[in-house]
Amino acid sequence: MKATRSVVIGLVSVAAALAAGHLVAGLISPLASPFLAVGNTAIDLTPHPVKDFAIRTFGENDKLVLLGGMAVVLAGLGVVAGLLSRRSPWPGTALAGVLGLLGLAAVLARPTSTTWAFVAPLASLVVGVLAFRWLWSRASAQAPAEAVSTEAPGRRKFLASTGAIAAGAGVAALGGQWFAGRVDVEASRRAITLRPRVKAPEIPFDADFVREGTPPFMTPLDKFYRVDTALSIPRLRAEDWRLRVHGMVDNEMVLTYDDLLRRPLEEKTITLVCVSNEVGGPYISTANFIGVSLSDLLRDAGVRPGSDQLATRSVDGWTCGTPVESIMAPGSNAMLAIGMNGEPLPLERGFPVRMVVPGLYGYVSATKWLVDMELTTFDAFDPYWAQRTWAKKAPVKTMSRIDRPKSFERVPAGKFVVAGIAWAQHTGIDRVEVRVDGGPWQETTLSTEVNVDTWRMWRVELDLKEGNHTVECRATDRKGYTQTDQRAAPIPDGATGWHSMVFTSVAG
Ligand SMILES: Nc1nc2c(c(=O)[nH]1)N[C@H]1C(S)=C(S)[C@@H](COP(=O)(O)O)O[C@H]1N2
Ligand SMILES: [Mo]
Repeated sequence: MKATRSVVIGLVSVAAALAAGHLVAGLISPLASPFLAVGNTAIDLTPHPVKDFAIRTFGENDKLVLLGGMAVVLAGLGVVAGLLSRRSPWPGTALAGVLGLLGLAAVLARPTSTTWAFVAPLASLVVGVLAFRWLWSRASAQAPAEAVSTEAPGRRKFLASTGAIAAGAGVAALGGQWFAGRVDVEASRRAITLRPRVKAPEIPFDADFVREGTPPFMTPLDKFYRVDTALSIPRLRAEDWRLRVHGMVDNEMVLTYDDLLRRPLEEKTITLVCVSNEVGGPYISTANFIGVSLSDLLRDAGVRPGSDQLATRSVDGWTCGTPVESIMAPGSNAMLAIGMNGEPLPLERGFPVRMVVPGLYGYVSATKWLVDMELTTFDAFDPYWAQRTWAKKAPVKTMSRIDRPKSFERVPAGKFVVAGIAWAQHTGIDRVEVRVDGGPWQETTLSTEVNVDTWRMWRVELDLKEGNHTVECRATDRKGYTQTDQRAAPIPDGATGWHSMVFTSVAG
C-alpha cells in the first residue's frame, strides 16, 4: 500500500476513535471523554515544577497547549500506525487496541468516574479498531487495480470511504461537545439574582494608586488570576447542586442552592493569593464575594471535638484541606461564596458554589465547584496538593511587590514615584519601606485601608540621579513581623524574600 494512503488511514482512524468516545461521553457524562480523561490524568501526574513552568509560560492557555500537544502526539501515533501497516493490518490494529485500553484506564481511574463512564472509552476502542480495519481493507483491495494503471476509480473509492469516516468523526466530535453543553449552566446562572443583606462598604477613592502604577483596588473578573487543575470547566447547574456535610459532625446535612439563599447573604471585599506566586508575581487579586458564613453553617452541623481539618471536594475530584480553627475563629470571614463582584460566580470561578477563607492560600481554602465537606483530621486525610509535597497548612505570608518602575524601565531622572502593593492577610499592613541601591530604608505612604483581608497599596516619591538603580521593598505587618530577605521558592508553603527592580534614570 502507498505510504500516503497508510498515513491517511492511521490519522482518520485516530480521529474516528476520539470522536466516538467524545460523543458517547457527551451523552452520558462529559468527563468520561477519553481525550479529556487522558489530559486530566496528565495534569495530575505532571510534577509541580513542570506545572508551574506551564502556568508561567502559557498562563491561562496552559490547558489549550496541553490539549494541542496531545492532539499532535495522537496524530503522530496515527501516522506511525499507518506506516507500520502497509503490508498487514495487524500493527495498526494492535496500536488502536492499546490506545483504546489506555483511554479506558484513564477514564476508570478518574475520581469523577461514574458507573457507565467505561462505555465512552469502549466506544473509542471499538470504533478505532473497526475504522482502521475497514479503511485498510478498502485501501488494499484497490491495490491490484492500481498496478494495472487504472488508478483513478480506486483512488476515488478510497477517498470516498476515508472522507465519509472523517466527516462522521467531525460530526460526532461536535455532537459530543453539543451534548456535553446541553445542560444549560449559563441559563441556570442567568436566572439567579443575588441580593446580599449586607453589602460591602464602598471602596474609598484613595484605596489604590492606579495612576502611579498599582493595580486597581478591585480586580475586574476578566483580570482576576485563575489557577485550577480543571481541563474542562465543570458544568453544574445551581438547581442540581447539592452539598453534603458529613464526617465528624452531630448533624449530617445535604444543602441545596435554595438552602443557601435562605441564609443571610453577606458581601465582603477579600483578596485571594496563590501559593505558587513567586516574589513579585501576578497571582493575587481582589473581589467582592457574596456568600453565607461558613462558621455558622458548621455550627449548625455541630463539629465534634477532635476534628481539626475540613476536607472539601470539588465535583471534578480535586480536594482541599482547611484548618477548622481558621474557619471557626471569631471574625474569620470564611464563607461559602455564590457571587463575585455583584454577579453569580462565573463558571471558571466555581459556579455554583466555592469556598473562601481569608488568610490562607487558595489551595488550602478556596475550593471551586464545591460539592462535599467532610469534617476529619489532618492525620486522617491528605488533600490533592499535600499528596504532591505541598504543605498541609499554609497561611498567607506577609509580602510586598513593586509595580512601578517595571524591570529595566527608563524613567526621567529627578523626582519619580515608585509604587506597589503589600499584603498581610487577616493581620493588616503596618508599613512598607523601600531602599535604593542598598541605601537607608525609607517609609512609603500607604493607601486607605479597606479591611485587613485585602491588599494595600503604597507609594513613595524618590529623587534620583541619572544612572542605573535597584529599588527594593519590604512590608511589616501589625504583628510586628518584617519580611525576611531570605529568598524561598513557593514550594512547600509560599515564597519569601524582597522584591527588587533594576531600572535606569535618564536625563529628560
Ligand atoms: N476545584 C478546584 N478548586 C480550586 C483549585 C483547583 O484546582 N480545583 N485551585 C485552588 C487554587 S490553587 C487557587 S490559588 C484558587 C484560585 O481561585 P481562582 O481561580 O478563582 O483565582 O482556587 C483554588 N480552588
Ligand atoms: Mo493556588
